Amino acid sequence: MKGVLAIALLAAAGTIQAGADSLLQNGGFETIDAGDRPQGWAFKQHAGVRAYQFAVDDEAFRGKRSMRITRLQKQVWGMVEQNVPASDLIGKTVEFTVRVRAADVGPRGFSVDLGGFAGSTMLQRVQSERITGDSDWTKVSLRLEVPEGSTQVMVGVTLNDAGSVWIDDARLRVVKPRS
Ligand SMILES: [Ca+2]
Repeated sequence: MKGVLAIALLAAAGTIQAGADSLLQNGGFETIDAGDRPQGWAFKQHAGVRAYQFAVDDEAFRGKRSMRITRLQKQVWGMVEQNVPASDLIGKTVEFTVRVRAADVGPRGFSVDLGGFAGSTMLQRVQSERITGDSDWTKVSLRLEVPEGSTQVMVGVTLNDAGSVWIDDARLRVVKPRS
């Protein structure tokens, strides 16, 4: 009986993880690939010396895992991001919500980003206020009307100073149809 219950609970958790209401892949960072990287997410940093650790962490807001960015040595910025095809989103308003947690983040802080891109050209971007210091899990929401000509919508978190940022429960959904 106990075994049956465990299976039922796992099935329910799987449904939540799949995030039928989200356009993002693996927004909970629960699925990792052979290289211990979270599926669906990419990592970038400013040119020069490799200065960040991008790691799946067991300090989770929901489920068993989150994503952590830690700056290991001085560098301008490092970010985790995911791109979603924009073809069905043009003119619609999308909302990106994510939970973030911070430890020892310096005064330049970190930000949550949502943008419309045509290839590598940024057409429009909204950014949260910079968050600094230490904070427990906090929800951040951003909205963007996806501009004409966008090929992809980018969501991400960018660390601009020393410290660590954890990210979990990332969701992207349409909140307003094309007007
Ligand atoms: Ca998670």
